[in-house]
Amino acid sequence: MSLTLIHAPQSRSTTARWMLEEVGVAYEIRHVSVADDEPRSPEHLAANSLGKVPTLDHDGTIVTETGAVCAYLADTFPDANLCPAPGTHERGIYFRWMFFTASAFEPAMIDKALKRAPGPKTMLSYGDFDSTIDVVAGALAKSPYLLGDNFSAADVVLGSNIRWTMMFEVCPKRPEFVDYVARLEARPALQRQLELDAALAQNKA
Ligand SMILES: N[C@@H](CCC(=O)N[C@@H](CS)C(=O)NCC(=O)O)C(=O)O
Repeated sequence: MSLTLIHAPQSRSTTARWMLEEVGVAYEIRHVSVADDEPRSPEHLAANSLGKVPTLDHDGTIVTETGAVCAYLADTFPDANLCPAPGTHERGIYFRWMFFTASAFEPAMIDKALKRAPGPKTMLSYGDFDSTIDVVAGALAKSPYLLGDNFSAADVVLGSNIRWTMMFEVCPKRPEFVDYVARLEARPALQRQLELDAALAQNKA
């Protein structure tokens, strides 16, 4: 079995690497630069013509998009217990947050970070910024994780987004988010990813 992540530290790809650490299987990292002024290698472009990270290569199956990479890993390595079984009530909640991250939370954060005029609420995938924040804070006020007491890949995907955007002062530091991120940062898998990527960023790995 070969599992390779085309990866850049300090990018969205850190979410995929955290997920790999949660899954606990052996994987390889192909460290690439995603700087504007650096060319993408032919191998990177062959796997992902957009030249973006994360890009996962699992025995020749290429998966791109952070949420898809995490969902794929959760399904492919069920022993890690990072997603509910298909057909269950929890699976519906899990899908909700996985897709909400990419289609609502992240666009809301990007529009805010880039100071874009939001446009009409009914046309935006996230409605409006404050309601998007309220929806997530409301879920996290009720339980430690998005699926109640059970940590899942949805927490990797949305939790990572919340963690990054709070660091950049885009997402407000609501107590629900601060407590949630503290719970996530206590996870050994996230700590390993942070250490590994800090070393990689300094070219020590
Ligand atoms: N929709 C993609 C976005 C991936 C993405 O934009 N990655 C950035 C790094 S954070 C990248 O590779 N940028 C380099 C480029 O666009 O050339 C995902 O969720 O994975």
